[in-house]
Amino acid sequence: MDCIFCKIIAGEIPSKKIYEDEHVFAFHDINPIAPVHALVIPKKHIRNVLEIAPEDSETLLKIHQGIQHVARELGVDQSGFRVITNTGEHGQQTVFHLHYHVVGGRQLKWDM
Ligand code: IU
Repeated sequence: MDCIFCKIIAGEIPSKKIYEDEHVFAFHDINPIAPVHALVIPKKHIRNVLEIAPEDSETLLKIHQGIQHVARELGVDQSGFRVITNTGEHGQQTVFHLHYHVVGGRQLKWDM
């Protein structure tokens, strides 16, 4: 499968890793929109939220624990942050491997 995030997980494409466990990989977004902009992704290739299945429940918990870890590691757990997962064309999803943007480090507006 030709998936850039699968290649990042495999270490075939370098990334600025923040966190990794059995289920989850987290790294700094290559094109940040805020002082803190990380991506938390499952190691399992899932296209987007529409493809999450019941057997992915543990992975989903691990993703949320990964988000907690990233928020603390990057120092936005007290100030707050936003978690975003873009889905499909109108959601402007550009990489079709499920990923959660963790954005913060400045005051966000609803239109960012
Ligand atoms: P989106 O939600 O699919 O639009 O977000 C994809 C993100 O992946 C976007 O913010 C890119 O900057 C980011 N990204 C990256 O960090 N490293 C890459 O090699 C590629 C995209 I391609």
